[in-house]
Amino acid sequence: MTKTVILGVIGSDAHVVGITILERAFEAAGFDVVNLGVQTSQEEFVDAATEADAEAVLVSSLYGHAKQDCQGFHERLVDAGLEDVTTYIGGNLAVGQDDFDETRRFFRSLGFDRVFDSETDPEEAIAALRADLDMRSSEAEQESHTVRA
Ligand code: B12
Repeated sequence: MTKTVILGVIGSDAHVVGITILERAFEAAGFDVVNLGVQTSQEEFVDAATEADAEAVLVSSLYGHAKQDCQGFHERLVDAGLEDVTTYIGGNLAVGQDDFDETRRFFRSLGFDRVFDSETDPEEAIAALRADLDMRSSEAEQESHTVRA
């Protein structure tokens, strides 16, 4: 069955090129993509994921304010009954030079399943999502829970 992915640039961020590339790459890989575009609010992500019964939400942020923009995002997903939706974030996630391992830890602590830097090849994210969604199906079959890296 086709998997649906919600894609958007969070907050006031207007960088559109990256998600356009991601949209095309995920579509070419066989996903249904709902591209919310730039300057997308948390609420718009949650509403779109609910409406489309999405398997995954992919958040993009380039302008350096992702930490603020993503505060409370996963609480909203849980409130909407979307705790099983796979969430990724990618882009330029911090202001200026940073230690990406620390950035990854921060966004993982917010609840994102995977965190990608701005050097990420879309194919890497596609492979990761395929693996995560396949993993979820087999987990459900076995009625077990596994913590993902
Ligand atoms: C073009 C550009 C602009 C254009 C955007 C035009 C448009 N509508 O898209 C304009 C001039 C408007 C602009 C404005 C600003 N910009 Co600008 N911009 C850039 C620039 C030069 C290129 C961005 C781009 O298109 N890259 C090409 C695409 C293909 O790459 P990408 O966006 O990185 O996306 C890829 C990956 O990041 C990854 N990815 C992205 N999201 C996700 C999500 C997931 C889930 C995954 C898996 C992967 C992933 O995959 C994408 C595809 O390969 C970058 C510098 C750079 N070289 O990256 C700065 C840059 C992003 N901008 C920056 C800044 C600061 C701003 C402004 C705040 C400047 C200002 N003071 O006004 C404003 C913000 C305006 C706003 N509200 O957003 C900074 C951000 C700094 C930071 N994070 O620390 C950068 C890095 C420049 C810099 N070195 O300082 N910008």
